[in-house]
Amino acid sequence: MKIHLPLAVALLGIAGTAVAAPHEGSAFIHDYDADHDGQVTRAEFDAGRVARFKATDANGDGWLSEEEYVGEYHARLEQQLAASDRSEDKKTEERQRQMRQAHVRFGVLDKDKDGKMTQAEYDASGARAFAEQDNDKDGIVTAADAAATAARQLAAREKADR
Ligand SMILES: [Ca+2]
Ligand SMILES: [Ca+2]
Ligand SMILES: [Ca+2]
Repeated sequence: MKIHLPLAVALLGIAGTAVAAPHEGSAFIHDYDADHDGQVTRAEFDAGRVARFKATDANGDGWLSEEEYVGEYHARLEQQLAASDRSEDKKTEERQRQMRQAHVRFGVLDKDKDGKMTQAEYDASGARAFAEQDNDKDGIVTAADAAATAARQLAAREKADR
């Protein structure tokens, strides 16, 4: 297992959880909780990732281009921003930050740097995202896990902004 730079780790940590302010609930749970019981099992997550990869692969050639990857992320980000009660200024700032990070993230996740994100590369990123969200490491992401993760990420982000 390759050790990532701290920046890469911080970026990977937010994969899939674009705007997770505590009062807005967990985007991660919202995205993957197929049976709507308020938590996400690993099976739900894996099924959701397979579906998302297929949906993101817009031209159906079996891998994700940077354009496909960032485009899918952008669509989800806009939905989250539309549902957010933040000010327009804050949303613009968040949008710029998140889209910049989405491009960086593609480069990080494309391990062999061939400009194509394969299902295997995508799955590796998903496994890390699930582990990041599952704060108590019991294999299920609950609202408590998500809240703890969001608090940790917010603290890290504020530290990075200073
Ligand atoms: Ca494709
Ligand atoms: Ca690749
Ligand atoms: Ca858990």
